Amino acid sequence: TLKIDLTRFKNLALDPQEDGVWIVTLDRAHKRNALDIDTIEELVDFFSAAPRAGVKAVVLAGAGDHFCAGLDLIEHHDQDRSPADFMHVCLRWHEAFNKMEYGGVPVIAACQGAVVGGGLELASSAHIRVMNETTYFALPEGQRGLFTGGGATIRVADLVGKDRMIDMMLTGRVYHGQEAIDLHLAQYMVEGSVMDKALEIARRTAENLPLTNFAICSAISHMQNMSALDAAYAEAVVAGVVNTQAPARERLAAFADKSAARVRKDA
Ligand code: 1HE
Repeated sequence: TLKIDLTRFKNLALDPQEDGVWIVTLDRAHKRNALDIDTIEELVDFFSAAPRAGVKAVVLAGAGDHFCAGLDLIEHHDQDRSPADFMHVCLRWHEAFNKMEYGGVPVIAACQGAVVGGGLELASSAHIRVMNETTYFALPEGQRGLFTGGGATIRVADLVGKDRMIDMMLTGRVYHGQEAIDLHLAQYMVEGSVMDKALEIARRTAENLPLTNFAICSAISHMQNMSALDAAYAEAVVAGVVNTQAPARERLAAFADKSAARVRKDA
């Protein structure tokens, strides 16, 4: 297993819990957690290492009142990047977000306040999103003279549909409350702390077998990119490996001897 060197991270605050859940906080509240290139590199580093470092689940949060304000517009303005420069910036965003989505470690985003632009691209790379009454989702790129570059054309279009994504970008439309849940922008709505709920979910997922979570948090996403025929084949191969792992046999034995919990309506 890899060891993650906590001292290397400046823009992310890493807080490993005893149960293998790591709280990863975008720690630039004074910039509303806008994503500068250093933060993206830290996300690449962390999510590259996490699957091999015994991280069982991640709660991804933002410091302060907002989850993330998207691309660091001031840095982008100051750097006056060339087209090729910015293409490479976007490729690093993709590296970070693909590591999240396809890495095999459950990522639960605790989304409060603004989840906008690249912040929504980040959140949509998580496997589960929790929101509350403060949370709002938008793609303000249209008004800023910009375009999404962190995977929204794939992930946000996938969540809300391309028609709604186009509307969000053309008009700056903001979604919040139940409507955001209905559009799959989040799976959980809570009153009060998104962190408490995200932690509860992360702890629950961390009780699953790591190889099972790996399959859930990588195979399903990969399969969306395949033909149905190839996805079914890949599913069989993944299930062949996962469903015969030794610790799964213990869980099956517990079911057989009736010591394992049953599925219940109110569970
Ligand atoms: C920032 C950023 C940022 C805030 N880059 N510095 N994203 C946007 O267009 C969202 C832009 N941000 C906002 O609309 C608002 O800041 C928020 C709704 C997120 C928060 O509002 P508020 O009133 O709490 O904060 P504020 O007063 O607007 O900002 C506080 C500080 O954060 C201020 O800096 P200060 O030095 O004047 O105190 C802001 O400049 C700074 N700040 N947001 C840099 N985004 C790969 S392509 C992705 C494309 C995109 O993501 S486009 C970006 C879309």
